[in-house]
Amino acid sequence: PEPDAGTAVPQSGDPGLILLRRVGVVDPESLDDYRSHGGYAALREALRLGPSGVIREVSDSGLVGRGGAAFPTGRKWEATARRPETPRYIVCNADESEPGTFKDRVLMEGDPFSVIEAMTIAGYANGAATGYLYIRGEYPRALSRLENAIARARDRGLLGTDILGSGFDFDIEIRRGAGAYICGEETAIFNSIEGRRGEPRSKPPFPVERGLFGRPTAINNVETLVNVLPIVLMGGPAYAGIGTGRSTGPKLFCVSGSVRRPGVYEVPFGATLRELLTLAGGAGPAPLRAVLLGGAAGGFVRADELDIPLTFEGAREAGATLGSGVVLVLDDTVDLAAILVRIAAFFRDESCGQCVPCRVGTVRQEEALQRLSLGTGPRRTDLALLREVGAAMRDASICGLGQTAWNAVESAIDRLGVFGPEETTLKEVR
Ligand code: L3W
Ligand code: SF4
Repeated sequence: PEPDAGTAVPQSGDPGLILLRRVGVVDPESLDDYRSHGGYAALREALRLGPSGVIREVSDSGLVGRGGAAFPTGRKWEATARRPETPRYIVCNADESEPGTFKDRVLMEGDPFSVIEAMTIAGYANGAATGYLYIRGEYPRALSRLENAIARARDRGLLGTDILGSGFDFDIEIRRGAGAYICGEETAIFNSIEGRRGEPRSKPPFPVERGLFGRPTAINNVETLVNVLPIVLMGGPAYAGIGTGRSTGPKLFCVSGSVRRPGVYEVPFGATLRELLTLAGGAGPAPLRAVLLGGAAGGFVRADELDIPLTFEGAREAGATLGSGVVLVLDDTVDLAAILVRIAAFFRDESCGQCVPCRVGTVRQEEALQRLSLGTGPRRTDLALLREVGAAMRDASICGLGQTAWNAVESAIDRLGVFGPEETTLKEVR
C-alpha cells in the first residue's frame, strides 16, 4: 500500500507547525478527532466576524496565492464579494500537477476536514452557496478522504442548510480531472467543470467578475485556503507578523531529488534555502550542483547561492520564482541538458494547442534542446533560436503554461551556462 500522508512530512508532530500541525497526528477519517484537534473553531470564529470581517482579516494578513502566481487573496475575495451578480461560486484548485509539487496532496490526505472547513469559510465570506473542489484524477486517496469529510460534515450540519444555526447555506461538490496539466489553469478548470474542453480562456475578464458559469468566482489553491484557518483564529495582523514584509505567513515546500529526507516541509517565509535543505537532512550523497526552485516554470539556483531567503522577492532576485513550492535538488551526477529536454517535452505534451506561440514554440524548443543535448545541431543558432522562441512564448501566449515554458531553460543557459557561452543572435547567423 501507498505510504500515508504523515510519512511525507518529516516534521510531523512538531508543535511549531501551523499548516501541517494535524498531518500525521489526526485521524483523517474522523470528524470528532479533527474537532478535538481544534477543527471547526475557525468556522465558528468566522461566523462571529461576519463576511466582511473575515475578508478584512484575510486582507490584513497579507496572504497571497500559493498556487504559483502570488496574487493577494484579500483583493480577490473583496472583488468577488462586492459583485452584484448571483449566484457566486467558490472553487478550490486541487489539480496539483506541477512536476515536483505534492504539498496539496499531503494536506488533502492528511487533514481533509481543514480543506472543507476553509472552503466553507470562503463561501461565507464571498456570499457563495456552492463550492467546487477540482481534484486531479491521479489522487484517489485524497479523493476518498475528501468525499468522506464532506459526507461527515453534512451529517453534522457543518455543510448544507443553516450551518451551525447561522442561516448560512453552503455545500461542496467534487469534480475530478482526467490527467491534463492545463486543467489546473483556473479558467480551464471552469471549462472542465462546465463540461467543455479544458482550455484556458482569455483574461480579463478575471474570475472574480466572470468565472464559473459566467458568475463571480473566487478560485484559490488548496494551501491558500488552508491558511485562512489560522488567519481567522489568530487575526490577520498577527499572521502578517510571520514571515517577512511582503511574503507573510508559513509556506510549504516540496523538497525532492538529491536530499537525504525528501518530503513536504513548512517554514516561515524568509527562511533560507540552506536552512530548508538542512531540515531535509542536507543535499547528497553526491555534491550539490543546483536547485530547481519553483518547478518547471521556475529557475535554477546555484550551489553558491543557497543563502537566498525563501520569499517571493528573494527568489526573483535569484532569477527564480517560488512557484508552487518546488525545491528539486540536483547533484553533480545529473545530466542537466537531459533534464531540460524532459521539461520541454512536458510542456510540449501538455500545451492545449489553442494558441500558436505555445503550440509551435514548445515543439521548436524541445527540438532545439534535443539537438543541443546530443551535439547534433548548430549550437549558436540553436541557442539564439531558443531565445527568440522563448520570448515569443512569454509575450504572446494566452496562459501561464506558454508564458513560463522557457523559464527554466533560460535560467539554465544564463545562470548555469549549461550549453556554454553564446555569442550571437539569430539575425547575425542568418
Ligand atoms: C482580479 C485582477 N483577479 C490576477 C487573479 C487571477 C488568478 C491569480 C493569479 O497562474 C502561475 C504561474 C506559475 N483582478 C487580477 C486577478 N488575478 N489579476 O490572480 O493570476 P495570474 O494570471 O497571475 O496567474 P495564473 O495564470 O493563475 C500562473 C504557476 O501558475 N504554475 C504552476 C502551476 C501549478 C500548480 C500546482 O501544481 N499546484 O499551481 C505554472 O505556470 O508559477 O505564475 O486567480 O484570476 N486584476
Ligand atoms: Fe493552451 Fe499553451 Fe495557449 Fe495556454 S499558452 S492556452 S496551454 S496553447
